Amino acid sequence: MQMNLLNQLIKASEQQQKQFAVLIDPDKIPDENSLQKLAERCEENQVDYIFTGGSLLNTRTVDWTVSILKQHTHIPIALFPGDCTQFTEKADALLLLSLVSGRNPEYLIGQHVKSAVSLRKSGIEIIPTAYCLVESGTTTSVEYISNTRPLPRNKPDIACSTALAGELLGMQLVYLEAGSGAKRPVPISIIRKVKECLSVPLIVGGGIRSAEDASNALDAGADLIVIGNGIEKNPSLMAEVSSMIQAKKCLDIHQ
Ligand code: 1GP
Repeated sequence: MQMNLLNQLIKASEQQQKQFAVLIDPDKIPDENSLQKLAERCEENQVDYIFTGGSLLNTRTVDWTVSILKQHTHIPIALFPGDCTQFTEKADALLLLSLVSGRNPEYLIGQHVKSAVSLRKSGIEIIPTAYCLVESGTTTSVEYISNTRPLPRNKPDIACSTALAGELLGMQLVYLEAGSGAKRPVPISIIRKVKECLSVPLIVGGGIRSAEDASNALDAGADLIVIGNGIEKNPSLMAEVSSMIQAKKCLDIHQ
C-alpha cells in the first residue's frame, strides 16, 4: 500500500531528502494533450508531487485536471486550492490551507467551515497546512484575492512566530509562499529562521525561477519546493531542478 502523502513528506524531511513539486494551474493548460505531455515530463524528471489549484479557475476545473493527470502519471497529486470550490475526490490529498499570516477570517476558518462536512465524507487525505504569505515586491493574486497583508520580508522573527503558531495549533505542514509569479522568492533569512523553530515539514514556493533559487531555498531549510510559473515560462527548468536535487542526494550518500 502506498504511504500517505503527509507521511512521505515527514519521512523525506527526517532523512533530509529534498523534494520537488510542480504546481499546475488548470486555467493555464491549453488542452488535454498539453496536460498529458506535462504529466509525462514530470514522470521523466522524477518530480515528487504534483500540486494543482489557482487563485481563480475560469476555464478548467481541478476535476478535469486530476482526471487526466491520473491517466498519465503515478506521481501523488495534492489539491492546493484557492477556495473551497476547488475540490475533487480523485486527488490523493488536499492541503487544507489556513492563511495564518493574514487576519481575514474567511481564509483562516470560513472556507473550511463551508467545506468540512463534504471533505470528511470524501475520505480524501486532508493535510492541515499553515499557509504563510511573504511580501514579494508586488501585489500577488493571493494577496489581492485573500485581502490580507503578507509578512514583511525583513522580519524573520515575525515569520517564525507565525509559522510556529500554526504548528502549535496542530497544523502538520508549513507553507512559506511568496505568491505565484512573485517578483522575488521567499528570502533565505526567513526560510532559515522558520526552519529552526519548526518540527513539521516546510514547503517553500513562489517566484522560484532558476535551479539556483531552488537550491538556495532547499539549503536554507525547505524540505519541499514548489514551482509553477518558472516551469511554464522555461520548460527546461524542470530537468535542471531535478538534476540539482539528484546531485544533492548523491552528495549526502558520500558524506
Ligand atoms: C504558488 O508556490 C506556488 O502558490 C508556485 O509559485 O508559480 O511562482 O512558481 P510560482
